[in-house]
Amino acid sequence: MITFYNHLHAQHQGKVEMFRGALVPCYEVPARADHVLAELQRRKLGTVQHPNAFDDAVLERIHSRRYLQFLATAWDQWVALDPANAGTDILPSVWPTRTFRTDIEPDNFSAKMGLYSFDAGTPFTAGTWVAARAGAHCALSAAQAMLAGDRAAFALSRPPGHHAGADFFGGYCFLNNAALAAQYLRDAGMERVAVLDIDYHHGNGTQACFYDRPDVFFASIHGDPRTEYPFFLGHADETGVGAGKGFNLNLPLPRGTGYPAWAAALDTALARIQQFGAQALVVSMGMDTFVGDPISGFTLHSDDYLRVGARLRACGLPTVLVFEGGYAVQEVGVNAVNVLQAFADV
Ligand code: Q9C
Ligand code: ZN
Repeated sequence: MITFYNHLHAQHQGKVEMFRGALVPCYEVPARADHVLAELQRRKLGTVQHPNAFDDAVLERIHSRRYLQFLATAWDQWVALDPANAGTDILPSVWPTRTFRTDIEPDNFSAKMGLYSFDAGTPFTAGTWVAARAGAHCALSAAQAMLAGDRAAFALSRPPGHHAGADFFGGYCFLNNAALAAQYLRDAGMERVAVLDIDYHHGNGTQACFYDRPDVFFASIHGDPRTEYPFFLGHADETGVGAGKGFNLNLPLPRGTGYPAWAAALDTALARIQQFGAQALVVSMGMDTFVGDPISGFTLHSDDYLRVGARLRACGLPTVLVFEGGYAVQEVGVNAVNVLQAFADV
């Protein structure tokens, strides 16, 4: 299986995130991707390539122009406020909830940060835009490889993407890599594409991108939003709207869920994807379902990921796998490559 990787991911290196009123060290660190890369190379699992180049217009297929323009210039705006800011990451602190207006982009920089975000856990750093763009290019390149005939391709993208919406960042995500890959497949002529999100956290951004559309089916298995991040989306009664009604499937599971119940949900999701008649599958491959994950609550073990990879392969679809969460840094390489190896082996 081919992997697309770009060393520029390491330029997104947040220092701290807000948690319970304190700034704590970031969980989403460059070493995560480095461990996956090292394990891929150790097992000699296919080739690792740099992503291809893409016009920025391809990002506008999912994200709004004003959001992309903000991301591209945010760091310069921040440093322009005060040259001393160059040593500090940016975190938002004010948001336009409910009755506030979001149609007017404020001039004030802090207000813009709030307009385009939904949490204070996602620092924007000097290298965030460069890294996020290269990560999106990895996902798009994987989609291209799949279109060219590869049974599967892996995007080792960082920062992750599935919490990012058309015009907001949060949950460590800025550009929605999986949504961009799915849309790329649609634009290349595939009529029905499925996105399967197996990250511990609900893929609120991806769901929102496709919620009113019948051409991209979204299925997600995740911690119940009543207790788990991102809290405000991911319930079972969210089935789509308008023409998209019936093309969204959420399978929330309680904290503490282990492999047997999780795998039953996976079978449910895959059966619905087959029923939909998907021509291709994009997997948001979060590895934070692992028992040792420091911020999550499922209890999958490393060898379970071999079974996950085999099940994904068994559905028989050309597949783009996109790296999402997974914060047990020492184990994330073995766990992710277990999925990939089982997919590639069978
Ligand atoms: N103290 C992804 O897995 N909140 N994002 C964590 C920890 C944010 C996870 C709080 C979790 C975001 C891509
Ligand atoms: Zn996650």
